[in-house]
Amino acid sequence: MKILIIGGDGYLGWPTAMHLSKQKHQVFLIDDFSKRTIENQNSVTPLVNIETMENRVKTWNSLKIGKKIKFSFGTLVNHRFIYEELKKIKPDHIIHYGEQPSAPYSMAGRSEAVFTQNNNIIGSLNLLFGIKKYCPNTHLIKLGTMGVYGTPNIDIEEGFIKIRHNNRSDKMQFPMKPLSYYHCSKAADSINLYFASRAWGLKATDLNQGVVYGIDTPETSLNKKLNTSFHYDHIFGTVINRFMVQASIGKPLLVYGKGSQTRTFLNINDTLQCVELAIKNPANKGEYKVRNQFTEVFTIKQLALLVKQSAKNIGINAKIKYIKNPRKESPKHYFNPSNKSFLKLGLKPKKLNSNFIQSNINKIIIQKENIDLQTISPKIKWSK
Ligand code: USQ
Repeated sequence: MKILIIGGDGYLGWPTAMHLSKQKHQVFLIDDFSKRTIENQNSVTPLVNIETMENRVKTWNSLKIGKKIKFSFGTLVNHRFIYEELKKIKPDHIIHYGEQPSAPYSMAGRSEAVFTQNNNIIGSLNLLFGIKKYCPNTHLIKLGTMGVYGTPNIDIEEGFIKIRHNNRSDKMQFPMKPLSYYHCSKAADSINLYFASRAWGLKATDLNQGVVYGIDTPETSLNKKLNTSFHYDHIFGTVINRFMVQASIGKPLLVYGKGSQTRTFLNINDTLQCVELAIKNPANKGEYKVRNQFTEVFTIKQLALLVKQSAKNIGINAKIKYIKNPRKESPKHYFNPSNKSFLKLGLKPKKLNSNFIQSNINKIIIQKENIDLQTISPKIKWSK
């Protein structure tokens, strides 16, 4: 199969590329390096030095493990660029990771919120028009987020809900209460995707993904030039990854608020498993399929306690520090999201446990010198 991955330079895009190439798919990558630009602008760097895209592709291709990966530089915001790529490649599947992924960045101010929404919403809209024009039979797999649902006081279904109102009923898109301007951009994408499937008959799968954690995959571990961009800073670092880094340098685990907010989580290797299942089980023509992509649910406090205990097992005395929540989120809430869709397709979740955390902390300790303490405390407030 020909698979185009948009956002091929990212934390998830690059491991997905190698994983699919290994399975003999013909993989094409696109990236505009906007995440590297934001990193530079904000003086944050991944834990380990990440090779240029060209070097990563060259290294992977030289190992001859899978089909050769090809890379093109360009942005979806320029519709001519993506039109040309689609005309040339005519992929069977597109996996679209190519969006500004940080909730805190999107809340830093007007220009960051506008950048996030313009890049994500307009980029995806250009992609939809490109698919309609050049490859209407391509299956689009778009990375969404569990954060579009927010934390409603009802069970969270997968994309849709049956509503009964004044004695009439309909199946509607699940109500959205996004958690940041970044999450709002994903909500707008979902509305546009659903519309494109109804109006033009496009095949679309929206993967509402939880918070991803983990430092490596079997392919990134093959060579240090194949590392993926693991972040621990206040902009791009996700909570479990941050806690593991904080523990590894003996700094307190920074829990926002009382840590009773509850979120969904999955191992980076399960992202790869889910994307593969989404390829094998595509949406039909005119179908907009939504799958909630997570394996476990935790409160932030539970995570901090698990990381603290795991660190203790390897002789590290980590402390937990509860700090004023820089975000606007419900401190305590009902939360019952469904993830039946992937389980039905055969997803075998890799559950979070102490062994995994200990081994990740040990890997982080080797890179300890690279950790920039200035980038750990949260600096962006939702209320500012
Ligand atoms: N949190 C802490 N301490 C920290 C960092 C975060 O207590 O040091 C808390 C936050 O208050 C929040 C939760 O942990 O309640 C999750 O925060 P996060 O930074 O790990 O994740 P988030 O900002 O929600 O975004 C991440 C990814 C995003 C993806 C999303 C999935 O950056 O791309 O879409 O996870 S979800 O959260 O399900 O919307």
